[in-house]
Amino acid sequence: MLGKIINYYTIKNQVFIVFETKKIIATIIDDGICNFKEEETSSFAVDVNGFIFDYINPVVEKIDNAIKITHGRYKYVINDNFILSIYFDDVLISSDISYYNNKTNEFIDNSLLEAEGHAVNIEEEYKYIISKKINSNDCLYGLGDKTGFLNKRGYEYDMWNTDDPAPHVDSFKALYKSIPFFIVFNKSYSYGYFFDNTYKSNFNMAKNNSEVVSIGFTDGPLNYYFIGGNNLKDVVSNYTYITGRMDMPKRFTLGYHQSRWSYSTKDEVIKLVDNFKKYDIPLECVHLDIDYMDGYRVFTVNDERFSDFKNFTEEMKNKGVKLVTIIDPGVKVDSNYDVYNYIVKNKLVATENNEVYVNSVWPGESVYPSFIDPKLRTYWGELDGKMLDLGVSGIWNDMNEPASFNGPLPSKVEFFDGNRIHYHDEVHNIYGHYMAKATYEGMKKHNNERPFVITRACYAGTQKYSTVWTGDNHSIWSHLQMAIPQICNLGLSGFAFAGCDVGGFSSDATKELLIRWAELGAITPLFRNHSAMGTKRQEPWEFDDETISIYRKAVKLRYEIIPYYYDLFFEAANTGIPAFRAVVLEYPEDSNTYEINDEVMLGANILASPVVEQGKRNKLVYLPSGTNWYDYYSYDKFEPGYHIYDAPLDKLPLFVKEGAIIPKYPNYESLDDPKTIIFEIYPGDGTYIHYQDNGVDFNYEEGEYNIYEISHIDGNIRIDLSYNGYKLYDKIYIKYKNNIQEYKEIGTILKIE
Ligand code: MIG
Repeated sequence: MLGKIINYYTIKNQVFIVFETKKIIATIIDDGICNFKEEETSSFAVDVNGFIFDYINPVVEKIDNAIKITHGRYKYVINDNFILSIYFDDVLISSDISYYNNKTNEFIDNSLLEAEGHAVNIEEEYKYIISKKINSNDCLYGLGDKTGFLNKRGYEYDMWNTDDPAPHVDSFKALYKSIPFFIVFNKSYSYGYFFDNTYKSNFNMAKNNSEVVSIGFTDGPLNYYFIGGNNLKDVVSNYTYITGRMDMPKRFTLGYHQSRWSYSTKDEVIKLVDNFKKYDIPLECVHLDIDYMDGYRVFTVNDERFSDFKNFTEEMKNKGVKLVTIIDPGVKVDSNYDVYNYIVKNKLVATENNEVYVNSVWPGESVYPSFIDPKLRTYWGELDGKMLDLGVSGIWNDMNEPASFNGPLPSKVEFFDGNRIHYHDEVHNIYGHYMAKATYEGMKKHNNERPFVITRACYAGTQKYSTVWTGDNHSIWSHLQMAIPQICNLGLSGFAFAGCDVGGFSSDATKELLIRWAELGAITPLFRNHSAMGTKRQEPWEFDDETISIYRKAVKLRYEIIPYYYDLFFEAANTGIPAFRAVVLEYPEDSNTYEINDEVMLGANILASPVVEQGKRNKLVYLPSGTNWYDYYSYDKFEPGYHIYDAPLDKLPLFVKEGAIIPKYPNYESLDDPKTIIFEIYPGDGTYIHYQDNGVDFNYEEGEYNIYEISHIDGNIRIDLSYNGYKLYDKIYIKYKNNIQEYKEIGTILKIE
C-alpha cells in the first residue's frame, strides 16, 4: 500500500508527495506535461532531471486529504494511494480507477475498483496495473508499430520486442517495437500517456470495458507522463519534446531505395543498378543484406564476392548510387575474429551466471554485445565509422529485438552498463534503442554528417537516432492495407521517418500488388523495395513492360515531391509532427476522419488515397470538410465529402488543398545538389514556407540554410527570402496548370493566369 498522504513539499517545479510507504515526485515540465515517478527512479529513454526548471512554479495546495497542483490550464489532484485525477479548464479529463500490485500489494485500492464496478483484469503476472478511465467514444491512437487499424480501441497489446515471421495480423499482440505511448482523442480534448517502463507490459485498450484502459507491468518502478495539449498536434509535439525528435535527414535518404536479401555479388549489384538506368527508374540507394559479409561476421566484407569494396562503393557513387549495409548485433563466436575477441576480452557482452552468454543467429553461435555499456557503444560506433571509411552511406540495424534462433534469451541474462548488471527482462525492449544510439553516435562522430540509420527494434525516443521500417511483412494485400495505419501510428508515436518493405518481404508479390505498393511507397517517408531470399523477385522488370512503366511513374512522382517532403521533415525536426499524417491530425474537427485507414495527409497540403484492394480501379475517397480540394494532376475541383474517383492501375489518387503551393523538383537523377525548384500553385490564395540546406551535414544548426516565403494572392506570386544563410537555387520556376514561368528576382511579383 502506498497509503495515506502524510506530507508534501515543493522544490522548483517538482512536488514531492510523501505517502506512508513511498515518495512520488510530480514534475511539472510544461503546461500540460507532467511526470510522475517514484523517487530514485531513472530512465533509459528520458532524462527527467533535464526537465527541472526554476521558472515553472506550479500552485500546490492541500485540500481535504488531496494535493492539488495547478499549472496553466491543467490541475492534477492526487489522493491517498496515489489516485490521480486530471482537469483541463476545470473539466475532469482523466482519472485513475485503481492501482494494483499483486506481488507487493502496493497501490491497491479495491474499494474504489468495486465502487466503480469495472471488470478490470488483474492477472497474476503483473506486479502492478494502472487503470485509467476514458470515455466510451474516445479514440485511442499511437502505440508504435502495432498491427491492425488506426484506432486501437478494443484490442490488447504487449510491449515486448518480438520478431515473428508469421503474417502480422490484427490479433498479434507484439511486434518489433515497444513504444509505450498512446493518445486519447475526442473532439473536445486530446491527451496522451507515456509509461516509461522497459519491462514487459500489457496494454488493454478498453478491450474488457469500453471506459477503461488498463496497463499491466511485470516489473519496474512507476514512472509515467501525462501529456496534454490544446489539440492532437500539441500532444504529439509535447511527447516528442520529452522523448526527442529526428535531425534533418540526409536528402538522398528521401530518394528511392532498392533492396533484396540475396544480392550477393558485386556483379549482381552492378547489373541491378544498370537496369535502373536502362529502364529510366530513378535510384538513390542499394541496401546490402547479410550476403555481403564474410560468414555473417559483422563489420567484415566478403573478399571474393565483394572484393575491393572501397573501390566498389566509389564506382557506385559515380553512378549516383549509395550503399547501405546491414549490421546485426550478434557477433560470431570465433577466436580468429577481432570483434569477438575484443568484446569478450573487455567484458562488453551479455553473460549468464558470469559466463559469456551464447545463442545462435546468422553466423551460428554468437554473443550479444551489451549496448547499454557506453564502452561498447564507443567501440561499436568506431566500427560503424570504419564502414563509412569504406564508402558506405548508411547502416541498417536488424535482429536487435534481440532475435535468437536457439530459444529466447532467458530473463536473467546479464547486461553490464558500465556500473552494474541489468537483467534481460529489464533491457530487452531497449536493446535496439541502444544499438541505434551506438550506430548514430559513432557515425556522427566519425564524419559529422547526418547519420542514416535504420532499425527494426526500438523503444520510445529512438527517433532521435534512427529511421525505422516495419519489419518482415508479407506480399499480401492486407499488409499493404495495414501499412497506412501502422506508419500513421508510428508517426503519432514520435517516429516521423518510417517505411515498410514495398512489395512485401515474405511470400510472392503479384504484378498488381507491387504496383499498388509502389504507389504507396512513393508517399511513405522511407521508400524501399525489399524482399526475402527465395521469394519471387520484386524488381519491376521481373514482371512486364506495364509494371516497369507504372513503377517508373510512381518513383518519378516521389522525386517530384521530395522538396515538399524535405520541408515536412524540417517541420518534424522542429515540432515532432510527422510528414505522413493520420487524416485526423489535420482535421480533428471532422469526425469522419477519426478512423480513416486508407488515406493519409502528407503534411497539411496533400491528401493521398492509395488503392489498397486487389482488382479495384476506382477509389471511394473522403475529402475532409472546411476546404475545397484539387486533383493533383488535373486541377479538377472537388468539394469536401465522399467521391468515387477513377484510379486505373497507374494512378495514385492525390488531392491538394485549396490555396496550397507545392515545391517540386524537375526530373532529377541526383539529390546531391538540386539547383532548380518549381513552386506549383494550386487554385486559391495561400502562402508557403520552403526550407533549403546542403542536405548532408549539421551546418544548418549554425545557420547554413534558406527560408523562402512564397505567397499567392489573386494571381500575384511573390517570393521573399526570410532567411538567407546558404546558396540559392540557380533557377526558380512558378507553375500553374500548364503554364511554367521562370521567377527571376526575389521580392518581385509575377502574375499567373
Ligand atoms: O531472419 O537479413 O527483417 O529485412 O532481409 C531474417 C535477412 C533476418 C530480417 C529482416 C529482413 C532481412 C533478413 N532479416
